Amino acid sequence: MGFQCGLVGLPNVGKSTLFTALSSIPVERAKFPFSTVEPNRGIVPVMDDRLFKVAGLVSSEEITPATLKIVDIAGLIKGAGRGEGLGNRFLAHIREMDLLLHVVRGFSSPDVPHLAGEPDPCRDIEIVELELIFADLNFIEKKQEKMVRTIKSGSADLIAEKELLEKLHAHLNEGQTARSMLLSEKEELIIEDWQLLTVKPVIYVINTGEDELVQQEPETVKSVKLFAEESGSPVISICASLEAELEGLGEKDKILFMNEYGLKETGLNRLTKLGYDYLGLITFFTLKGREARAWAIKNGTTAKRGAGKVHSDMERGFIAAEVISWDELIRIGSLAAAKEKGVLRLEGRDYVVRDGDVVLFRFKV
Ligand SMILES: Nc1nc2c(ncn2[C@@H]2O[C@H](COP(=O)(O)OP(=O)(O)OP(=O)(O)O)[C@@H](O)[C@H]2O)c(=O)[nH]1
Ligand SMILES: [Mg+2]
Repeated sequence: MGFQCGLVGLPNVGKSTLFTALSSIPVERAKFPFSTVEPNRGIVPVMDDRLFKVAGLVSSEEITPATLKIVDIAGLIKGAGRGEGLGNRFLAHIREMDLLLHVVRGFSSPDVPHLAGEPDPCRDIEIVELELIFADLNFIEKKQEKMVRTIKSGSADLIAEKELLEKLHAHLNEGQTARSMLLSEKEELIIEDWQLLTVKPVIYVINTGEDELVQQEPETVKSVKLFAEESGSPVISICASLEAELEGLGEKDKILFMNEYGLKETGLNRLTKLGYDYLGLITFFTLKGREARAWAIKNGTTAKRGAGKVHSDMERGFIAAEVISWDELIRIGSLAAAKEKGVLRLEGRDYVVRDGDVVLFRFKV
């Protein structure tokens, strides 16, 4: 399955509207807060022209892009981190995510109430993050309590865990997120298992109003960029209500609509590029029978691990990978010609897959 991105934020900031804009799936959007209770889930393809070019070359009958899973989660209020309201349930949904898209209200519309008073992007972000921090503190404290009982027979690993819990607790207690804490490699490995909420990577998505589209960079976006600089989290602005109107339109009408509003690219495409860059994801392609397919992996992934992305059998029985970069394949014209000319390289298990590689895995089961 693809990457899971969760839409989080205060109520009524346009999370469901953005969900529709990104997934083209119409869902309940309303002027009243807490209109979403159960999460909306959508799977969206990652558009990549290279895949279509490679597929064209081998006359693929089936073209399968990489996908992202987008989940629209219930709005969050003060107290949620301590389990109030929908707190516990929605926190569990956030815990499953690989990336958080923190939606911030940038549009001002007097008939859509904002629970926190006047929209104030940085303060609004802090309200949400504080709740996530509380939830993590809660988790850490419970873990510490349990540990008191086991630590007497403590191994070196347990002691390292205990120290990390203490360090994290002090850091979060200052209102900082776990993602902003400097960790050693070993600590990063320990923390991975805990699935803390504030350790997850975040992209701030400013839901800008239609009236701000004409401005180069609205003030709200500037202020959030400044705010996010320290943590290194990227910021993007999308006019969700406008892009949600694209839902249900045919390709031609979509282009006309986008031209009319001066949108050069869809929010989904911009967000995907930013997300790939931020998370260090790259794409490789496979050609199997008549199917051309794109896969997303972390930069630095070896051929053997990459094979596992396609099928666990392929990783287990990995023998070698035949590799050619997509543009070279296009230049040469066919896989057969590439083989003949000796430019289809044979790589071993430790080969680090590169962005744009076309990979044919050899394996035995
Ligand atoms: N003017 C304007 N209104 C918007 C925009 N985005 C969303 N809205 C409106 O704001 C209201 C709330 O939008 P939703 O998408 O339901 O917000 P939500 O964050 O999912 O809300 P909850 O699920 O209740 O937490 C709806 O009436 C939307 O039409 C926008 O960019 N401009
Ligand atoms: Mg909603």
